[in-house]
Formats: sequence, C-alpha cells, structure tokens
Amino acid sequence: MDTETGQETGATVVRPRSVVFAVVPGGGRADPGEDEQLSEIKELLRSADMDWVADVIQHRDSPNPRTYLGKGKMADLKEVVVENKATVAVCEDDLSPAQVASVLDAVDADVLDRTELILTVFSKHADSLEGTMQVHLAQLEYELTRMRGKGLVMSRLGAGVDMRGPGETKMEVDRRVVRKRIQTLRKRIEQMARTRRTQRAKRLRTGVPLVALAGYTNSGKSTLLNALTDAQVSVRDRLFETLDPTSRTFRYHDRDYVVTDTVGFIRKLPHQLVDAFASTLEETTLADVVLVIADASLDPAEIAVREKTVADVLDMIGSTAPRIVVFNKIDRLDEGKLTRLRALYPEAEFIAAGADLGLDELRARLGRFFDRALRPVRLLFPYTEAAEMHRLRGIASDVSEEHTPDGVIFEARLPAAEAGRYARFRLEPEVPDEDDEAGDLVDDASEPTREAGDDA
Ligand SMILES: Nc1nc2c(ncn2[C@@H]2O[C@H](COP(=O)(O)OP(=O)(O)OP(=O)(O)O)[C@@H](O)[C@H]2O)c(=O)[nH]1
Ligand SMILES: [Mg+2]
Repeated sequence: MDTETGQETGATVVRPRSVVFAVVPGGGRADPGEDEQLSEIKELLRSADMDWVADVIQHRDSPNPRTYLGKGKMADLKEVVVENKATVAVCEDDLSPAQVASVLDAVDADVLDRTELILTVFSKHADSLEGTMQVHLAQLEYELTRMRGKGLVMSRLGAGVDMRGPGETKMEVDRRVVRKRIQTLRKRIEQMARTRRTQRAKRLRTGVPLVALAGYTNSGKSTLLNALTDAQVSVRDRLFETLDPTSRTFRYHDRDYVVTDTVGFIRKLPHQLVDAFASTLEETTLADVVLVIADASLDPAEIAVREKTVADVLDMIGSTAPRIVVFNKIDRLDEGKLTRLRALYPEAEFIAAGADLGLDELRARLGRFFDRALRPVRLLFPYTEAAEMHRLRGIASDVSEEHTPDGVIFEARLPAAEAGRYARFRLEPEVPDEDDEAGDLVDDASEPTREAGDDA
C-alpha cells in the first residue's frame, strides 16, 4: 500500500520495532505513576501495529531543553536501537523540533513523539471520510507547529507527500501549502458537520432525552452502547477503536432514549485532535446527561488520573451537562475491591457492559434522572389543535387524557425545554419544580463546570 515504507506489501506486513524513551522525574527509583505512563505508551504502540522491543528511561526532574535526553542516555539509546534492530525511537513526551533533530542526529532510527504516535493510531483507525479528514487535519496542524522551527525536521507525518525543504524559502512555500490544505479540509469537515447537525436538530425537536457516552479510550463505551441498544459498533481491546459518533435509541418504561458513543480520551490528548474532532465532539456537548465510563479494573490512583483527564477534556469542549460516573468491567474485580471502589465513589453506577451486570440499575438511574428533568404539566387543547396533541403524545411521559366539551385535558410530564412551547395551553400555573436540575444525581465531576459557569 505505502510504497515508501513498504508497510503492506502483499501478504507480509512489516511491524516497526520500537524503542521507547522517556525522561521521568525521580532520583532513580520508579514512582507509581511511571508504570502506567509507560504501559500506556506501549498500548498506543500496539494499537498502531508497532512492536515494542525496549525502554530507555532517564530519571531527572526535567528533560534537556535542546536534546531531551542527556548525553549518556542518548548514547544508551543509540546502542539499544542497534542491539534490538529497532527502526523507530518513540518518545513518551512531546518533543520540540530541536529535540527531534538531536535524537535523529544521534540515533539511527526514525523518531516519533507522543502526539505523532497518537495521530498514527487515529489515522490507522479512521475509516469514514469525515474521520479520515479530521485526522489528516490534526496531522497537518501538528506539522505546522513543527515548521515554525529551523526547518530541520519536517514532513515525517505527511504520508508520501514530500514537503521536506532544505532552505527557508522552500519552507515558506511548504507552510503556505500546508495552510491551504488545512483551510480546504476545515471547509469540507464543516460541510459534513452541517449535515449531521440537521439530523441532530430533528432529534432535539422531538424532545427525546439525549445521553452521551464519554470516557477514557478502551473503557467500554461502545460495549455499553451495544448492550443498551441494538447497535453493532466495533469493540476491540485497543486504543481509539471508535472515532465516529454513533447514535441509537433504546426504550425503557415507555420512554425513548438516544445514546451516543463517540471518540475516547487519553491523557495529554493532542489539542490539534480535539480541535479537528470538534464537530464530532459536539454530540457530547449537546447531550442532556453525560455518562462518564471508567474502567473499574484499574488501580484507584490511575482511575483518579483518568477521571480528571476526562473531566478536563469535557470542560475544554464546553460540555456543561450533568455527568454520571459509570464504572465498567466490574466482572474483573473481587468483592473487596468493588466494595472499596463503591465507598470511594458513592454516587457512581457499577456495571459490566460486557457481562450484562448492573445494566438494569443504570437504566433505572437514567429513568429517575429524566423523571426529575421532566416537568409535570396540565394542558387544555381545543379540538382544533389535533396536530399539537399528536406531537405532545410523542414526547410526553405519563400522559393521561380527559375529553371535555372545551377540548382535551392532558396531564403529562414534559422535558423542561418543551414546556414553554405549550405555555398557551396551560391550565394551572406550574408547580415550582425544585428538582429541575436533578442536582442530587450529579456527580462531583461536574463541579468544575458549574464553578466555571458561576465565574462567567
Ligand atoms: N471484562 C470486561 N471487559 C469489557 C467490558 N466492557 C468492555 N470490555 C472490553 O474492553 C475493551 C474495550 O471495549 P470498547 O467497548 O471497545 O471500549 P471503548 O471505550 O469504546 O474504546 P475506544 O472506542 O477505543 O475509545 C474490549 O476488549 C471489550 O471487550 C466488561 O464489562 N468486562
Ligand atoms: Mg469505542
């Protein structure tokens, strides 16, 4: 497929052999977070179809600003690359253009930093036109930041497109070319987003509760979507399996719910990706409630780091909906661990989407959430308003109808956003609803958002 790298020539697929290098704080002793950090980069490698062969770790407070690794460690890296016949050196961090140049100089292998590795995973998993374009846009945006340097390192991303230039003038041309492509991509992505927005507007108008699934990559969002609805979204044990949003409906106690599954998050998620996927992530910002799916089988410390990561990304994309934390994969926990986790997160739900555990409780929780978000109304429709009555029956819950000489009296529960539309049919002033925001169902994760809102 790719003639330059020979990645897929006929039946044999050459998997790059990679050495991971990193600067980790701490005076020579590994700290607990280090393991997770390094195992995550290995998960990313696996998800990018690359093989891990060795680590080179330097313990110091911060990386060398010009070379990343110190002199001695750089020599180690060179040796380890040769010993293991590695073809790529992968940095756990992001590297500046100068740092990339130093490592490329010292080591006889290609160099990838963290953002480039994540972008590689995304580009491998993109299969829709929109997803492919979004990833390509993020790649070009990242490339552009690289071209701000001395022009020493360029175009290690643009598959097959040689934009490598020896001099400043060439680089200016390159920059212009890249900017132009960025513009074109943005326009086309925006066009596609518009189509989806129209479809979404239709859903919003029907007043059906919207539930978004968000969370760290590989936590089981797609598995949960499939378990709740008849969706058949691909589920795999690798990072960033899902890039495109999928929405499906399920019915519970006479009410329809729309559930949307979308791209997962990771720590230090490249902001170019967040920008490029903005229209995809809109699904999350428009939901009535966000279920934050977390992997219960991880260490409590890692759970906390991921929870913060997810909350930060949700804040960043402007998602202000209430959040309910849902711990998944509880089938992998023993009783003791589960009890401790429940004590740590008393507001959370505990499920195993893959083993059909806790799903009824989760549905009931959603039911309660939307019951409270629904307002009780009492309306009188003149018989001439048949169309409005028909519409109301489609969106209201707990409807009872009474035929009178003046028209039909409806008692029902309506989404708050819909109640205004029917104000002119209202029979009695609404009972003030103190449960409006379903505040007691909201988890701590939504606190930062509310504070941010207060400041504004
Ligand atoms: N043991 C166990 N494994 C699960 C459960 N739910 C999901 N998994 C596994 O976790 C892995 C990831 O599941 P996905 O549903 O693809 O996760 P995701 O959050 O959609 O991941 P991305 O799309 O990559 O962000 C798969 O291997 C699933 O089989 C569960 O309840 N128990
Ligand atoms: Mg998924």
